[in-house]
Amino acid sequence: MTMQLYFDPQSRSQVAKWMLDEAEVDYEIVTTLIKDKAHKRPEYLKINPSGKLPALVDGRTRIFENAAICMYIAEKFPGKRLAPSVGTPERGRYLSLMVYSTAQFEPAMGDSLMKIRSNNSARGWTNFEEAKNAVERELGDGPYLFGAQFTAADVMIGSCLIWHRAFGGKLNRPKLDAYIDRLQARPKGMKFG
Ligand SMILES: N[C@@H](CCC(=O)N[C@@H](CS)C(=O)NCC(=O)O)C(=O)O
Repeated sequence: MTMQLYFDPQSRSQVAKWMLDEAEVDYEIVTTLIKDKAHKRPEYLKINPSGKLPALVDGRTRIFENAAICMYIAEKFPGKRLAPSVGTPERGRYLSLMVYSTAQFEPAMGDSLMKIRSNNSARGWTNFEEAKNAVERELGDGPYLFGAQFTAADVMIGSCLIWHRAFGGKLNRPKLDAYIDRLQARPKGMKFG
């Protein structure tokens, strides 16, 4: 049975789509437009109770939150090598970066773009400068977060950086700018709208 991606092109649904495209697997798009409030319909809330996009349905399995969708795809198709294998030393760093991307990096980036100043550390994430430092450290000499291996962690962290650029944000970090260029040059790289 083909997987179904509940998708609005003008949303973070593009993150899950990027991952599915990198995995080169079959899936069907179920257009679910925010402007039509389709993501608040009872049928959709049974798939994603948070009433947000995207969501993925694979037979009797439903997955919501981009990080979970990316981890699910990487795990379902291990031959695509979109994550370090279970049992390898890099696996812990991979799981950490997947959660970090959504629990810290994206909120820090959002604060920066929206010019929100607050005592961030009490909320569980750092300011964006510190978050950029963390990603630069993890990127090392690259080209990707796991060296030559492109993974779901690049999809999660890279998509945040790509959104940041698309919204006119300036990083003032040549190393991260070069990383974004590299990600966007990928044939299956994230598209907009
Ligand atoms: N952390 C969630 C964020 C999802 C999210 O915020 N989606 C937005 C679109 S970019 C949405 O559905 N907004 C509509 C709403 O909240 O009503 C994920 O990664 O899946």
